[in-house]
Amino acid sequence: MSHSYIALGSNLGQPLAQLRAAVQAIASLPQTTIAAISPVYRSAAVGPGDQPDYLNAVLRLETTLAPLALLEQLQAIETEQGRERDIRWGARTLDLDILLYDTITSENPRLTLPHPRMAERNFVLYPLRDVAQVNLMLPDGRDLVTLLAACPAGDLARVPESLAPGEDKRAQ
Ligand code: ROI
Repeated sequence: MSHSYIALGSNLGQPLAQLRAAVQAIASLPQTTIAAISPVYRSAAVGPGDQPDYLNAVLRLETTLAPLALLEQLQAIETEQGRERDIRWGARTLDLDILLYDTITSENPRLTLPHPRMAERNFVLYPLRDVAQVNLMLPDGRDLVTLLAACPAGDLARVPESLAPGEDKRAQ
């Protein structure tokens, strides 16, 4: 059984509904269990151009899918939920990124592990801390507490709604 952390993001359509649908789809993946779901955070879009605010969250998974098999499953969910892959840094209905998979380092052109930009992104690090059981250590030796200390929360704001199925009656 391997442990993996997945970042979820959305800023088009109905972001909260899309993140919830993604959680349901991930919960239904073969050989995979969701072990923890972070709160949802709202933040202004990082990157070029003018785009709507994002909602972001992180999941902790237990899986026996290999990293590339997990990636394929996540990309299929993105596609099913209407993601168009062509615009780099563009607004998106659903973005699912593998942040970490055990302590694996990968330079595969399809999958870089750890996720190459996770260490600078507050919208990744803060929800990651919410679901990490320990002070996570990246394969390069940097740990989550140190990365967080160097990454201000900025405009990141926790929203009251939950992604956990059945936990938030207002959204049903
Ligand atoms: N900005 C925020 N706040 N959240 C994201 O998930 C996100 N994803 C992206 C870019 C465009 C880099 N900016 C983002 O891909």
